[in-house]
Amino acid sequence: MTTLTLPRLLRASRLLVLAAAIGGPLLSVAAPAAPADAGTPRGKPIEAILTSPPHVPPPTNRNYPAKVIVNLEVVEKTMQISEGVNYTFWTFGGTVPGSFIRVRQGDTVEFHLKNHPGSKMPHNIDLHGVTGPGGGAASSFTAPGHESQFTFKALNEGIYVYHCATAPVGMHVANGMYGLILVEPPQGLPKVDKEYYVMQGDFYTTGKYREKGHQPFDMEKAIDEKPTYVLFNGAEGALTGDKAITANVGEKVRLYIGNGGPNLISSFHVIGAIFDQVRFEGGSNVQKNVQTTVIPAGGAAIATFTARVPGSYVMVDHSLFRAFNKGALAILRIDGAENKAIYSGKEVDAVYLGDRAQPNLAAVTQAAQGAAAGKLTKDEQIKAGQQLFAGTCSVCHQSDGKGMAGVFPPLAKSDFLGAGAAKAIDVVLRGLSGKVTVNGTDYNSVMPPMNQLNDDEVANILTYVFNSWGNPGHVVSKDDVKKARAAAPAAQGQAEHK
Ligand code: HEC
Ligand SMILES: [Cu+2]
Repeated sequence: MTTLTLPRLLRASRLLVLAAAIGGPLLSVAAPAAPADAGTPRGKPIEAILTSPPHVPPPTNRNYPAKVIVNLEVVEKTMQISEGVNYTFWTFGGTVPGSFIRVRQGDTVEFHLKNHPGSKMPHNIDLHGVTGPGGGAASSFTAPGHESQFTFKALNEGIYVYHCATAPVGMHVANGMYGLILVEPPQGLPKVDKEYYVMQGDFYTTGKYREKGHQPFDMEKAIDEKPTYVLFNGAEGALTGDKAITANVGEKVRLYIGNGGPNLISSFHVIGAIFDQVRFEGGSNVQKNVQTTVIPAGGAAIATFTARVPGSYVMVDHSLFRAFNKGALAILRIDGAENKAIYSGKEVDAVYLGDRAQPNLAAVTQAAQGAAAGKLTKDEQIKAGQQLFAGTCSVCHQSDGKGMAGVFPPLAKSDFLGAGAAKAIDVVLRGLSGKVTVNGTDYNSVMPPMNQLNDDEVANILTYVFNSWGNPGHVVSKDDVKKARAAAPAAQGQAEHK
């Protein structure tokens, strides 16, 4: 919990305002049943096992309160936020979200916060599971190369967010400074087969979504609450492909789901699964049979469900543009025998996921690097284009380019494409509507503009299209696309399409 009474907090007025916003209202809520002060710690001090996401430390398996020592190091480091896109994250423990901490109600926690000597900024920590001013923030302000120590008693059980609260707080959080601490009830949590740690966050880069290279933090977008990325576990693809989380048919799965924010509320949903139970808001009440659970910024939930039918289950923020256009998508893969009585089968992955179903977009990065170095081969363009086509265009034009009779015109051997690259670029950037005749067949439908793609991506997709399925074989360059994008739409032959 956060409060305002601390002199050190008072000194930083910006921090004060944010602290009020985060913690203020909580203070006026009537206290639930008195929390357990389980008395003095017993036994030898225990060093807490910390884990990186999506892993969760094992249960404490203790029936007495102990002194638990937590050593957490802040590390500022550059990591991939999306394929070919780097971002300088500020982390608790080297990962986003930060290390998972697990203690037992009644434990006395001796917290050591270290700030790596390579850091540029001071940091601190506010744990929502702490009862005391600033949730530890005021006692843990730590300059680079220093260490702070404070001790708290874990009075209330539950799943709690922790985060950095150094001004500007929003920026520290936006850079990835948050994680979860689980305070187990004295009797422990019911046994399950798998436990995972998933945490959402919104990110703000100066470049557009998937714009390659190193992307700095964009304060203005953050203030406007217009994220470039909304992500699970700090990177697009952190939990997809071979990094998907897994379970077997018949297993009970428990998810600890946090939301670091700093701005957005998550509508957390697993496509094709129903949560048997959710401890919503991380509190002690249990809601049953939940489809989508709201996770506030700075909040968390514990959700359990049973894996019943094998396949890929897509975890999303059901504010769907975040899922499909900002990265808020993860996969839970369930292995095991089919259960036709519950579900007939047939995977719908590709349709739902597009290029996000791919294990990775490495060819896209390679092409971007080649382009940056000025030595991009046609082959690299085609490879990158093929991967991007799989998510962007194949939904309608199909992966074999043959389209769908009466609805989506073919790209394979399309005489429209025979008219040259300029028209094709225009269609991708500005869309197409009204009557169009392809290979003697009329289509009168709408293709939305694909202008979320950057110049590089359009060039690679079209190079792939032109060099596949018997098409004429042009190479489309990034510059061609750039020029077309800059040109006035009317000059691009709109009239012809109408
Ligand atoms: C949401 C469905 C949809 C998506 C996604 C889509 N298209 Fe289209 N596309 C259409 C439709 C519909 C038309 C025909 C529009 C009309 O009738 O005026 C079309 C027409 C075209 C044409 C001109 C006609 C032809 O067949 O040669 C080209 C070229 C084209 N699309 C390329 C692409 C490329 C490249 C992508 C991916 C970047 C893409 N489209 C993504 C629906 C889509
Ligand atoms: Cu910080």
